[in-house]
Amino acid sequence: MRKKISLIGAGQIGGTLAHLISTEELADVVLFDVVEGMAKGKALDIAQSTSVDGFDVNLVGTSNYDDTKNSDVIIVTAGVPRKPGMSRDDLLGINLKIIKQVAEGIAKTSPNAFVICITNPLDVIVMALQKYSGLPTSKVVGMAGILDSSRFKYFLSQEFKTPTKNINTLVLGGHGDTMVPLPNHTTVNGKSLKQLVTENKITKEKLDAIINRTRKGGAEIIKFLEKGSAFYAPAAAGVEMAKSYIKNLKKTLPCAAYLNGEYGFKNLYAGVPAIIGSQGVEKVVEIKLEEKEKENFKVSINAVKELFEAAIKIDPDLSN
Ligand code: A3D
Repeated sequence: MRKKISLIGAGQIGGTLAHLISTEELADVVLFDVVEGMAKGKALDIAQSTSVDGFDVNLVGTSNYDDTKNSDVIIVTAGVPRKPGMSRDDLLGINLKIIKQVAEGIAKTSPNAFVICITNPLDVIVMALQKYSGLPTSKVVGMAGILDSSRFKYFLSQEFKTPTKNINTLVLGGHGDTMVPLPNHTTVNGKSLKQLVTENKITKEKLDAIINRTRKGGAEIIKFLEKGSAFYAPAAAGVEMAKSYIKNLKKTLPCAAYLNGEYGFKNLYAGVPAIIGSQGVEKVVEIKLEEKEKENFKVSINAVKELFEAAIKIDPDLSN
């Protein structure tokens, strides 16, 4: 039987997700939005491209959770995106309220789904989504690391004039200005970035500038677009996670996963490499970090913790 993916939020990312999932024939798609016309309009528009592109999936637009019933995967983008000058953290109050409604809808209609959260501020919203929904922590995960890593890879590919597929890298920590790109776990055409710096193929200053640009990758796009934030790359990253779950690919993907002692942290979500297969997050992979990387990771975790404290102040239910 064909799988079913419901997209909660039919905005920029939701619409792009629907298109990508359909053209890949990964699953039937339900586009859900409180703005019903947007969900219905986008679903109909994509459905009308099936004869041109030759794919065969069902697409439904709705504002009724019953239509999302028994979804295999749910991808949540419901919320408000950042506006120019607005930090991810400013979004917290508005998006927490929205996520509470979404979590209740999911718990009622698709308690066995694998849920991928994209709504910002990511690490805290995914934590709230898990708590509000009561779904197992292995079935609720956040998308950020694939996007952050792909931005780092793209900037490096431009610098080294090599396709992105020749670059391996990893970005850890919270999705925000404290994220931790890992040059020691990065290779370009098989050569470590550390070695490339030693060989003067890239200066330390240039590498620092690329790391800084990666950290601010989202804001750079917001500034260009003026209205709304990035959506093509975030949607592509969400699809990669959904695919690894649906097809049991057991890929190791950087994502916001629940930590239960891994890396020395407990009871919170943060960006780490995780194996995603048919059981959801099957394992958090612990890689060896140097002292400086550990320190930076801790700074990032503390930023997530601080923001979660702020979330608890807004809604004390989250402390349970
Ligand atoms: P946008 O195009 O505004 O779509 C959001 C949609 O959510 C809108 O269509 C709203 O009508 C809908 N919505 C609002 N409230 C509800 C609700 N209660 N139930 C269902 N739908 C609702 O935004 P977007 O698609 O560009 O971005 C969506 C989210 O992703 C935002 O929070 C962004 O900040 C976030 N985002 C995260 C990343 C990460 O890497 C984590 C990257 C880019 C964007």
